[in-house]
Order: sequence, then C-alpha cells, then structure tokens
Amino acid sequence: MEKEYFTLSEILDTPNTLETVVEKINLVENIASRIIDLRPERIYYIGCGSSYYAASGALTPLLLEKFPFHAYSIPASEFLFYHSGNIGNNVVIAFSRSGTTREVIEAVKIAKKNRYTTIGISCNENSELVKIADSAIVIDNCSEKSFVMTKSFTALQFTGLLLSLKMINLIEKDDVVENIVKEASKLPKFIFQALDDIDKCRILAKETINDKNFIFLGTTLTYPLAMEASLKFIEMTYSLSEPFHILEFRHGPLALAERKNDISIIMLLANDSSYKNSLKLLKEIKEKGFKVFEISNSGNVIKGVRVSWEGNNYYLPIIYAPLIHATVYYRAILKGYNPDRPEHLRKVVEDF
Ligand code: F1P
Repeated sequence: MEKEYFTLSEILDTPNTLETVVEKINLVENIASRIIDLRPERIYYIGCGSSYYAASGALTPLLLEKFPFHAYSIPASEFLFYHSGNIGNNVVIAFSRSGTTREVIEAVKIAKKNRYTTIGISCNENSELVKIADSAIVIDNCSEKSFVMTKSFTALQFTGLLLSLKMINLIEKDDVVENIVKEASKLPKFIFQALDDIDKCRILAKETINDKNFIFLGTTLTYPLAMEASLKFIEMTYSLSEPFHILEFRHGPLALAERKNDISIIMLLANDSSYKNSLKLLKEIKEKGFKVFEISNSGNVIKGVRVSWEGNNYYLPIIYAPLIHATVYYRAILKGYNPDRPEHLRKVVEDF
C-alpha cells in the first residue's frame, strides 16, 4: 500500500476550508467597506512565495481595471525595497499562511509607520501579522502540517478574491458582481466533486514522470496560478518549471523545441475570449513535437483534466489549484520524494 502523506489529506480538505471562507463573507464585506470608506490612493496586495501568488490571483488585472485607485500585487520584499517610502492614504493587504514570515511582518510594520491601513489575511490566529494588522481575516481549518502550501494557498486566494469583488461592488453596486459573489457558495461542493477525478491527476503525473522541466501557460485569469504551479513543481519535485502567458510562448520559449523530449507543457485554459487563440497555439506546439496537456473548462480536452464548471471564470484558478496540487503530489510520490518535507525548504522564512 502506498504511504499517504499529510499533503494529500490537506489537498483533499480544500473544499472544507473554502466552506469556512464562505461563512466569513460578512467579515470580508465589513473589511471591504472599511477600505472603500478610506478612499485610498493605492492598495498593495503583498505576500511571499505561494502567498504572493495568492495575492496576485486575488487581484487579477481584470479586477484592477474596475478599481478607482491604483492597486498592485507585489512580493513583500519588493514592497520593502521600493514602495515603503510612500506616506499617505494607502492600504496594504498582507497574505500569509503562518502570519510570521519576516518580510511580510516588516512590510506591515513600515506601512503602519507610514500611516497606511493594514489588513492581514492568514491561517494563524495567534500570529504576529494578525496582532499588528489594523484588521484581519483569519481563515479557519487552514493551517497545514505539510511544509508546502496547498489548501492554504487556495483559501488565501479565494478570500482575497472575495474581498476584491466586495470592494468593487461597494464602489458601484453591480448585480453581475453581486451574483459572482453569491456563486462562491457553490465552489466547495463543486471542488469536492472535481476531486473525485483525482485519478486523472495521477495519470497526468505518470505521463510526465520522465520530463525534467515543465512549462505552465496561463491567461490573465490563470497566470498567477501558473506561477504557483511552477513553484510547487520546484518545491515538491525539484523540477525546474516556468510560467508564461499563453501567447508569449511564441515569443522566445518556442526555442525550447530543441529540447522538447524532456519538457511537458501544461496549459491552464479558460473558455473565454482567449480560448480560440489558445487552441491555435496548442495545435502549433503539438505539431512542433511538444507534449501538451490541458486543464480546462472547455468540453474538448484531449489530454489532461477537464472541469465542468459553468459558473464565472474568476473562480477557475480556485478550482484548478487543488487539481494541480494533486498532480505535483503524485509526481513527488512517484519520484520517491517526501511531499510533506521537501529538502532544503523551510516552512516559514523568518530572516530578512
Ligand atoms: C510563504 C512561504 C511558502 C513557501 C515556503 C516559505 O509563507 O514563502 O510559500 O512554500 O515554505 O514560506 P507564509 O507567509 O504564507 O507563511
């Protein structure tokens, strides 16, 4: 019998953790309205590692367009290096599973000194982040034994996304946005069912087991998840992986056709305005001899995993994330690695 690691049970627990986020929607709305009442000049979504990618997914450029203020998602360290000098009516939203990552804490401290309003989103109620932030959202059932972030990543992004959507709705009441927020309650059950197909993730891991490198292609909606997927392949399976925006693949990375035999490309597709061109690229790179897989909500998946989500595409990264986490988990197992405790990885980085 194959040994089961914490990481697998944590991935499978994603829907339960998302359920607790849905239950916090009033708190999320409260904080959104506090931010909007401030009429801030700038909002920074910050974090480190997977939490930075969760922050980026919570602020997709699509949402950014709807904000009347400037909003950025940046690593906490870059905030410290280049953005901490601004003084004024700004907001920092800090994402951190542990709530103790040093760069995040330093960023929040300096933001407070500069009179910013600070919001923490964390899995750890007793953390320094939750203590020092002006307001905090603590996600229940979100801490993990595994060093790598799986369900916590998905829950942090989901919470941040709901916060962004609530802010947009408060800026200008919009029934479409309100309905998207309402749809959030359908996600836990949908993901629970999608994880029934976890064998497809194992098959994907098996089919790519001999590849040394991975490329994740995403669009505006799925690109932050492409970054997270790449980090996870590096952390759990020591395989070099790179994210690109889908059609950016033609602008340089195509040269890797020289090494196509040890590379797998995984496309994170959405059946939206990007789909037709994505399929064209898929065909083109297959003809070049690359192995290409899809995670998609379109009906035509040839190799990979199809999800039948018909709700709003903003939620696609939340649905795809546990499927990607499961694929990396199986790759680690098949390679004989310990997915709970990857070599050299620290659960929390406490130096800066
Ligand atoms: C984030 C993080 C992880 C990474 C590593 C170190 O921590 O960068 O993404 O896997 O283990 O910590 P946190 O701020 O969310 O606790």
